[in-house]
Amino acid sequence: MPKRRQSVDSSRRNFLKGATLAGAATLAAPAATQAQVAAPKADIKKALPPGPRQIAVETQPPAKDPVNQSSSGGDFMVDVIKTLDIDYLAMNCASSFRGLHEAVLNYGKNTKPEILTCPHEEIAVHMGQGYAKIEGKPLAMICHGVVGLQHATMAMYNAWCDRVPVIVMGGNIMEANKRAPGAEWVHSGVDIGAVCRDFTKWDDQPTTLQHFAESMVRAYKIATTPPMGPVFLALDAELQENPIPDIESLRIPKLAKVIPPQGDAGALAEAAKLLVAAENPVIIADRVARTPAGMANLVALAEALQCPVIDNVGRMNFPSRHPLNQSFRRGPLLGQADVILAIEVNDLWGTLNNFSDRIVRTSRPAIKPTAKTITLGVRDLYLKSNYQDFGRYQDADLAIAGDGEASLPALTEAVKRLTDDSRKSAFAERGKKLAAAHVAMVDRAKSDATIGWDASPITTARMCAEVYAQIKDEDWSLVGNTIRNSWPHKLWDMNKPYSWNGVSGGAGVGYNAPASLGAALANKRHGRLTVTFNGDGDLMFVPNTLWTAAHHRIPILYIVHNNRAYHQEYMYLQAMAARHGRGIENTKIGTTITDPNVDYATVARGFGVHGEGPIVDPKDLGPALSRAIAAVKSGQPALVDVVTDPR
Ligand SMILES: Cc1ncc(C[n+]2csc(CCOP(=O)(O)OP(=O)(O)O)c2C)c(N)n1
Ligand SMILES: [Mg+2]
Repeated sequence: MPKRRQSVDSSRRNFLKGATLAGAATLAAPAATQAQVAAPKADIKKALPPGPRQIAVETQPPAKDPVNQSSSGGDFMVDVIKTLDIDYLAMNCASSFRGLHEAVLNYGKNTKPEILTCPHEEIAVHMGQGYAKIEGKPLAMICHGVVGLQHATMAMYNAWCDRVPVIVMGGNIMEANKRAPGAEWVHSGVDIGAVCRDFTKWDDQPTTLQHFAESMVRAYKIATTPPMGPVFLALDAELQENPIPDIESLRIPKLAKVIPPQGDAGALAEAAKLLVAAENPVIIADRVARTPAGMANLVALAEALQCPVIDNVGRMNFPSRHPLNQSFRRGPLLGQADVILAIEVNDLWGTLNNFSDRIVRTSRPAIKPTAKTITLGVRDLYLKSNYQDFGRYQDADLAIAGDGEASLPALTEAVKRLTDDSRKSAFAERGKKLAAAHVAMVDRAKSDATIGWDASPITTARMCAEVYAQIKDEDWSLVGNTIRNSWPHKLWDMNKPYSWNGVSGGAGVGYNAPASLGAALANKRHGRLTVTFNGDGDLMFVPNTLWTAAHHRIPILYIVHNNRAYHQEYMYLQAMAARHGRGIENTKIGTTITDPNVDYATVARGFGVHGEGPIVDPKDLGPALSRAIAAVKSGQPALVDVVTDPR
């Protein structure tokens, strides 16, 4: 009899022997217990005893711990990341990526990428979002595959809606037999990317190091090709931790950055024809500027046409003090427009229609029915089905697919070619009128800002004006604003590509504090003074962002717009109660952040950040700001808690 067979038989014999003994024991048991034991007996018979290989595995001594392992898959991953010019790896630490974490520190010497310690995964992703919009390149973040990724998702959604690249990775233990009992099971998944697939541009789960290299380079390429977006890679823990099996066979692919597509030349010429012939053209810009060239390209087009620009401020598209900036005259301008050019406008329907939901949900077009609409951008090239970030369908007469920034020079050239002397003088006339309207628009804003100037709590307009008075001669960069009526865009001279870096994208509250910090990290290298206006409600989501600011010595000035409420929702609730005729007395419940009032300056100091406030009297604001700005200029983060009225 072959040996294998023998051993199966003998183990079965042993098993049966055990079963017989158990059976004997049941003889003495009461009848009810006998019945209970008898039932599973049939099942037990079905279960085969372990085979010889299983026995061998179970009786073998544990494999020698490779304490002298001199390299790891994580080292190779670091090599790959280094080729991609990724400066930072933001994370909240976790065992599922301890292999890569250790390799970054000890093999990669914690440079390119350098680890950013974040007390919440949402902070890490949002930092990436803010950073990319200043630096023009993504950073990477890594999280604990299942649970960390769930925390990261809200920020990934904001970045996705904002079309901003962030390289997100998550540790996972793919082989079930390698997972330790307990946490490694609840923290592993078959397809962990499923949780964020609806709002990532691409994701993968590499199974070998070569696969990782190719997917990492591909991830970077896809994330940074317009329309951009976050990408996700699940990283197997064993792949990171184990030795590199066949180092000679590994190859890191070359990254070729994709040249963004220009709109079709014929279509751009057609657009130019419409724009040159128009009497009242309007340009609407939203996410135009991807690089510093974006603003210059848009200025060139607007000047060639002497055409008003309405900036939806999704990026730093157009200087706020340019005479053609007419952003706060959108009502009359859209109402009389005959040709509208919408460049990289995210929500075109929302821009060209007036919508109200204060009584019942109603809307009416903001433009004439005869107005011709041209769209230029990559919006139509990429969308997904589930999340409805694409907005309502808006008619267009000419829809040009192409990257806005890249297509602008060709459009401007076409405009110039078509502009004869008579159009040139008509444009000059229009330009003069628009310049006067711009001055009136700014004067109006300045005069509006004086309303309630000495009021306490402090008006948001005064808060913005006081901050500007103290930073205007610095190389400043405003990277966040939760103030609803756009005071900085009305009152400040924003003229640099980094004067502003856009909005959250998904309107997911909790963006502002960490995204501003990411932007400040990018600005730090350039010696810029970073400022952000941060809603109190927003700061309450991830106030621990302040700790990351202090820990990594990131200079940033947080001005807390502290209206002690989720004020937008407070106003919605009041409108709802009024509509239902039930009075607004109860609407503070669930919408205000009082009882207790939060002392954000103390919170800041607790996290190692310079704290000022709460500032209630406007005359205390100037001195508090000077002290905070001095701290920021010395390299520290600082926070000024300004108790504002809710406007
Ligand atoms: C993640 C998330 N939760 C809730 C909301 C609903 N929401 C929209 S604005 C807002 C208030 C935010 O408060 P704050 O930052 O203080 O701004 P304020 O409205 O007071 O100016 C809330 C809760 C949201 N947009 N996102
Ligand atoms: Mg608030």
